[in-house]
Amino acid sequence: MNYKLINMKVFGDERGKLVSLEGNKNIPFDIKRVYYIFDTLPEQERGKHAHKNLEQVIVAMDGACQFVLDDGKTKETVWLNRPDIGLYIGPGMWREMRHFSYGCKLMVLASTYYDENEYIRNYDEFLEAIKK
Ligand code: T46
Repeated sequence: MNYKLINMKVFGDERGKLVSLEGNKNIPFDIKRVYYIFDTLPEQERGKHAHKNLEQVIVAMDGACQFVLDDGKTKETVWLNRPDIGLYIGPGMWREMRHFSYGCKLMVLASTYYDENEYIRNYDEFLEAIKK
């Protein structure tokens, strides 16, 4: 399974908390793109694709959602519900996102610019691709 949870160092004092994300330090790649997902609904699912080469770290800045991660052989579920934990997902992993809480906000750090050709959005094609 090409994913892992990253515990971010939290700088906290009586004023609140701060987490710093740095490329090639606590984020294991050069950060080329940041996007965020919000106004999600509990009954809506997202994702349902894999990436050929893209690496990403996903942080639930607020609220919670569940990721289903699938390497073509095994499926595992991960809840993201803390702003100090990042979910790293490497290439060759099918992901689905579901059970979004109201107000869930996901921030995603990505290793490449957006490129739709980099997506595998058909599950049978994903299974073929990971055989190679
Ligand atoms: C992923 C999960 C966690 C862009 O134009 N630029 C971008 O950088 C992105 C990420 C998306 N888009 C467009 C492509 C679609 O027309 O935004 C629309 C929604 O994207 P998508 O349906 O791929 O969104 P999700 O939430 O299913 O998946 C996204 C990322 O695309 C994907 O890489 O791993 O979040």
